[in-house]
Amino acid sequence: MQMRKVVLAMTVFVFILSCGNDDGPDVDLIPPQLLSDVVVEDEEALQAYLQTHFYNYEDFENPPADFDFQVLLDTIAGVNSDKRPLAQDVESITIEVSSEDFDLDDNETIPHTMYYLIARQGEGGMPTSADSTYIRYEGSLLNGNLFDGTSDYTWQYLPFFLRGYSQGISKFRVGDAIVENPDGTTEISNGGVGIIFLPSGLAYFNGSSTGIPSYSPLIFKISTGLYIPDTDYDGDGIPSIMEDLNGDGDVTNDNTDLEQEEAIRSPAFPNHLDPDDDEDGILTRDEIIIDDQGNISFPDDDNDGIPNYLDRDS
Ligand SMILES: [Ca+2]
Ligand SMILES: [Ca+2]
Ligand SMILES: [Ca+2]
Ligand SMILES: [Ca+2]
Repeated sequence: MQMRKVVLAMTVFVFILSCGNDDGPDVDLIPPQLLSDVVVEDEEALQAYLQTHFYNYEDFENPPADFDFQVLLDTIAGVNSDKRPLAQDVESITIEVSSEDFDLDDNETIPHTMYYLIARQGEGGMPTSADSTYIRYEGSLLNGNLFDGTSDYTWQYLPFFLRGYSQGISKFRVGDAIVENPDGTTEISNGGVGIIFLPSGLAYFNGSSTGIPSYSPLIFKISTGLYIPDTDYDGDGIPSIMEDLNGDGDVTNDNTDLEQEEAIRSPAFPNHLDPDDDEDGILTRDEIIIDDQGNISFPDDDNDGIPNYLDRDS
């Protein structure tokens, strides 16, 4: 009896909810916001953050004996009210973002500012945005909520990660050696340490995932350990970064044979993941020349200005 009452009550409740839904807007019908609007909001939010927060720069300037070279962030307030704001320590680059990247059809290309802070520059080499890199990272929202992170270093092929993140990593040098401790464990000496600040247009924009609401600017604390110079992910003899044909630092938007690929397979493979970049049945490795010193040349048999490996008719 008690149960029936509950079921009846629930039925009425669901019915009322259903009626309400008919009148109200459906969440799925809310159109995505414009890149050009969101970039302004994100820039304001990032600036506010950079003005009101500081990092443990004093530890990096005069490292205590037991300092772990981890970045800590805090608010400029109370006993810390005289600290130097992040705004004075960050550098920035501008990255053009196309609305097409987020399946928006308004044909916008909007400059976005990516901020980064080098707390300690590494003593080793500098990865490109298309290299495999050994990284420790921690991602959070501007409100401090952590959404992801690794306690130890992990290998990341940078093009598989957020565009702003891979471009940010390419500003840091890695460490200079792998050092073995007396207890047998190893560590990397003199790696890069810092922070990357991304507007949502360089991150997930209108997408969302666990712990990351839509339109969230993101903060990544990072440590760069090692990298594989001239990473060649598809093994075709051409380093991934050299497959960035339009030179925008993003290898995911260069696909010479997109048309042919779309006709035969899905998804299509951008050049950095494609061992036959012109889909002519001859592997790219067999259409380029690599000499004993490792120098690459690109023959162009029919002299049409298009190298053989990108040319379907030569
Ligand atoms: Ca590109
Ligand atoms: Ca391709
Ligand atoms: Ca390729
Ligand atoms: Ca060819």
